[in-house]
Amino acid sequence: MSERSLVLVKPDGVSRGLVGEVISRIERKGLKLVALELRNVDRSLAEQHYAEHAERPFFGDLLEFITSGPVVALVVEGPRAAAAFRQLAGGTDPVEKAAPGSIRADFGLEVQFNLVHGSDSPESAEREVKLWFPDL
Ligand code: 3AN
Repeated sequence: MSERSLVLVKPDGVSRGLVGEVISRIERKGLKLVALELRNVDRSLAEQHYAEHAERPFFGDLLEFITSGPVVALVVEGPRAAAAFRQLAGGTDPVEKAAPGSIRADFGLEVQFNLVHGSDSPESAEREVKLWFPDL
């Protein structure tokens, strides 16, 4: 059964020139690209995207960061797409949690600047794909 998931290359990943690297890993894994867009994120989209973190102490920093420069938003498709991309991304903390060889472990140092976002479940993916690509 095929599934869709939202992936973001966050402003740090775009400004560091890692878009091609991330897309290459997605393609090599066997996930299919079904949407791809470079875009600036306004505050409203950022707030909706990160709504579940509204009460967290780092929420303000998170909004500031995700709106600080262009992101690349992608929809990927394949069996267990959300879990498959999260395996490629690695755990939230690039040093303490991300497995060696993952995107965050290979390129990241700080939890706040961890390069990519991937939907954390098929249910989140459905919500996030609708939010970012309403016409898909
Ligand atoms: P993930 O992106 O691995 O699903 P979440 O959903 O727990 O991680 O957190 C969402 C985002 O919030 C992370 N990608 C990271 O950029 C940021 N974040 C998480 N924990 C912290 C923290 N302790 N301090 C600053 N930013 C954080």
